[in-house]
Amino acid sequence: MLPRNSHVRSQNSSRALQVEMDFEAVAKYSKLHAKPPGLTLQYGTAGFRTKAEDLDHTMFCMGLLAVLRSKKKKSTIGVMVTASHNPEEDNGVKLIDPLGEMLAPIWEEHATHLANAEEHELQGVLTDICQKEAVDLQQEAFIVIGRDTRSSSKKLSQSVIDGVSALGGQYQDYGLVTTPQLHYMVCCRNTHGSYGTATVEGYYQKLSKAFVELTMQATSQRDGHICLKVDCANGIGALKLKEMERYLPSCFVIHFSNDGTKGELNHQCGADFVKVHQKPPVGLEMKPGERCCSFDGDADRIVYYYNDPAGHFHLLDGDKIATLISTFLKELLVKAGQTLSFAVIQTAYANGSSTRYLEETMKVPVHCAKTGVKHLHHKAQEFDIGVYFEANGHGTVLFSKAAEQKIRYQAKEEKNNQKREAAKMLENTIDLINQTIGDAVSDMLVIEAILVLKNLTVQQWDSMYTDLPSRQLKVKVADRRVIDTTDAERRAVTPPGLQERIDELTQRFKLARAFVRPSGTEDIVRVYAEADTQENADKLAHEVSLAVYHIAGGVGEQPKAVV
Ligand code: NG1
Ligand code: ZN
Repeated sequence: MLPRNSHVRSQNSSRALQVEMDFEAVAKYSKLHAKPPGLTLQYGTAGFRTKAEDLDHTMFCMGLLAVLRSKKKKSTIGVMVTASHNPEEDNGVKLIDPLGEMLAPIWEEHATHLANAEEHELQGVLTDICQKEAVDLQQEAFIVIGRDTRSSSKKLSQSVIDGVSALGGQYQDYGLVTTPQLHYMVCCRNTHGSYGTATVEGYYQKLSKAFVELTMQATSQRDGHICLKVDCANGIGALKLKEMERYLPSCFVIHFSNDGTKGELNHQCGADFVKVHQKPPVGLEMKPGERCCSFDGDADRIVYYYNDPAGHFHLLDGDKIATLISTFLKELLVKAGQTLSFAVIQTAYANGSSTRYLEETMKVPVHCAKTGVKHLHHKAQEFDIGVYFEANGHGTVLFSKAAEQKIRYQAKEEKNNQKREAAKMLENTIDLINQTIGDAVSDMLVIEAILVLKNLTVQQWDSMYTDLPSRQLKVKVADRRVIDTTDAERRAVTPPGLQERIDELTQRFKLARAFVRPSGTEDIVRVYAEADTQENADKLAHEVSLAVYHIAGGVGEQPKAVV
């Protein structure tokens, strides 16, 4: 129950806030970043995302909000301007919390309120957030800002800066950086350098040092060099990987495709295109057996692939990456004699074969979280070592503080040579992985190191298990919120009859599984199906799409069969 004088108190504190917050500056700047009439956006799985031309006001608001969040947490907060794998004409923005994690859920709500407030409501919403969160306005605020290579990003990041300045926040603009690099900067700053140095050079040095030390421990270095083709989605990954190249050993040869010099961002290339279409990107020539990978537009996702001698395309997605990394870590833990809790976190999109392999062959506990990195990250934090990957190639490994300490201590003090070596390798892996968020560059280095250390070809890695054929489709409906899900999004509870229909359809196919969920980043419903053959997975996905269309208020043309 509220204290009897709470009303009076809140009036007083509101007055005090008005004295301390420079609403005049906010009003002045906000006129320069007017809200498009009628635009309402929601802070979703990856922040705000829509057409770049509509985002100026939202960016300004996120600058304001970042200052309040920074004051609240007494820490540096990050603001990243990117729309990841979306087309060039889109853009987006997300806030990064103190240890490089995604923004706390209650602040996602504040973000939505603030971005949707009309000009005359702005002051009230800001005051309301400060009161609800007991923000100390005397506290200093520091914001770090980064952006991807989209043509709209520079101007939009300036709008963020205007928001930060309007509330008197200090900032550093890192300019063009990958999303995971900005997460890294936030974490470095808030751990006073113990995570690393908060510069791009610091990032390159930390990762390359760990990579060199880890691969030095390889006994059989294939033919001495690492050769990899990288599709950079015509995005920021190309710039940053090129910068990083000179920090890597010369035996690491990278062939760049879609490096932004010719093609359009994410157009027929990049991790999302390769994963969804299950085919190679344009502009990348593949000889049989050549190891290739694709980043997405902001370089936080990665998938691998190759062509076999018969010319068939093989995709090694986030599930295969999680399996490779888990195998490696588990073997090292056994060698080091460390008994640490270990788990793999997936989403409903994980291929059924990967889950079966992890649980039955590797005897690793697997958990299913809702789509969106924050859910996986959160679950992974429950274990000493939590490996999390979305099938689309977004993922990383988290080590608890206690696990990290034990490993670092053993790497130094262990008398038994074999155990000490294993602990050292674990220590280097900790330093090589970007624990703040999935990172294409860091994940790529981890994977390349493991392949060298285990002396594995991409085909051998691929043969750990065979994926069940799958298909992902999108269906447009009038209001995607009519679909509500449960059981980590694997079952639909509304609209009535939809889940029953999906169950009925799934039963008609062998080894089949299907589910639907509203996307958190696009105005569509996603359909996923897997089955014993590609033909059956395609058929099932199509049937389920029709069920969504008919039962959940489909709009436009009826979904067509997959060809
Ligand atoms: P939505 O649009 O909610 O499905 C997509 C990805 C997520 C995640 C976010 C953020 C799939 C099926 N979904 O979310 O995994 O990466 O984008 O970028 O790949
Ligand atoms: Zn991305």
